[in-house]
Amino acid sequence: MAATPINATKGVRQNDIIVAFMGPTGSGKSFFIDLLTGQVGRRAGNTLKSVTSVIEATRMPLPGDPEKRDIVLVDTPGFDDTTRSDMEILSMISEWLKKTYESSIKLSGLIYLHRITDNRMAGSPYKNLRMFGELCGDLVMTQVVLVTTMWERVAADIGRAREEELKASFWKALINRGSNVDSLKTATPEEAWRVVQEVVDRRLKKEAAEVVLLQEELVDNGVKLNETHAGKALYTDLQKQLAEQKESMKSLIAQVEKSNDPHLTKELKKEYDRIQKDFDRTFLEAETLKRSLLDKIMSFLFSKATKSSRCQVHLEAGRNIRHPSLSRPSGVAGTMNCVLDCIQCIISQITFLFIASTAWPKEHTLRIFSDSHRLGNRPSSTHARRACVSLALPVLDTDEL
Ligand SMILES: Nc1nc2c(ncn2[C@@H]2O[C@H](COP(=O)(O)OP(=O)(O)O)[C@@H](O)[C@H]2O)c(=O)[nH]1
Ligand SMILES: [Mg+2]
Repeated sequence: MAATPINATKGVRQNDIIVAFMGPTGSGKSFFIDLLTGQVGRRAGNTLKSVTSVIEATRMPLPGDPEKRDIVLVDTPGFDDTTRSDMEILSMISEWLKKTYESSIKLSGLIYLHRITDNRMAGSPYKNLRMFGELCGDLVMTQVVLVTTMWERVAADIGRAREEELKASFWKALINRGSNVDSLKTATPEEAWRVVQEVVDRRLKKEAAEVVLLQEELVDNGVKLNETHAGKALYTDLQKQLAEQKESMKSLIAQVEKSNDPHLTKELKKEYDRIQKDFDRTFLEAETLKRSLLDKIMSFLFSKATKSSRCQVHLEAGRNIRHPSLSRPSGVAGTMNCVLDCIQCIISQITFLFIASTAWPKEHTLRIFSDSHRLGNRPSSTHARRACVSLALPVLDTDEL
């Protein structure tokens, strides 16, 4: 079975069986593909660092297929890549989904991997699952298999209990919309092929493959990435990160003010600078996804409804509320929501202007606001906005910075 690397966009054909692997970095996506292609050690890494930072596709004959079709295994980077930002990952995945769909190519299946060794659903696994639900939507869920990996590294009963917990909580919304659950109990090619065969069989039983929500939004409805559910979800996530980074900076400032130890002060300042850098990066990422008031109004007035609805995954275990498609709210409640959204947006823009005009003195009161040294005493407007975010504006609860 010869496996050949191909271009994930131009190298795929309409009659290929395309299976995409998604999930957090280190969940075993590349390792799984290595098992399938019989090339153990080719792609997978041994550290927590990301090895796959672009979308990689491998073509090989689909074993036992009477029609002699090829299977294309697509390895995607997770939303916590050590070398690329979440925004870059989302752009990359969306670009790939868009281009393939424009060539009338649909995914046959999606395999979402999760380490059974993770004892809680926090940070990266949660973010990846949430983004997966937002970008896939419900229609394609019938082609999804949620697979737990690394069973050799956990006691079987603990693993089973965790799997049950996942099914009853975080995975519930996805399972309710038709995704299957499986596990890679032993890391062998046979086990890996069994899982893939299940995906292929499910697809072949159906007449046609379903569309991914992000494809529908980008191609059929022609909206920009920041108007898609995945784009909005990432934007909210970035705002949360900004709020957390802001809190960390505040607490470091408080510690520096209390500290009499020059060594400790130096270390705290170093840590502050590191968080400030992260904050700046997150801020720029959020800026690229930010929607203007005009965009919001235009999308409210003219956006078309999508066939798929998002699959929303909540952090609170067991609380998987079904949400209708939010691309075009319907009914009185939907309209009210949108009107409130616009009012909130106008208020936050006014608040922003007000704070922007008053933020300068506040900024100068900060003893260690590293950027002010770099940019001098007359900060740029971007800097002022950044200062607003880091000092004054409640980032978490508003949709606008
Ligand atoms: N024992 C075991 N190790 C695994 C399994 N899946 C992945 N690994 C290991 O986990 C590490 C990260 O896997 P990798 O495929 O690079 O993760 P990716 O970031 O999702 O592509 C590698 O060292 C793999 O050998 C599994 O099912 N069982
Ligand atoms: Mg990888």
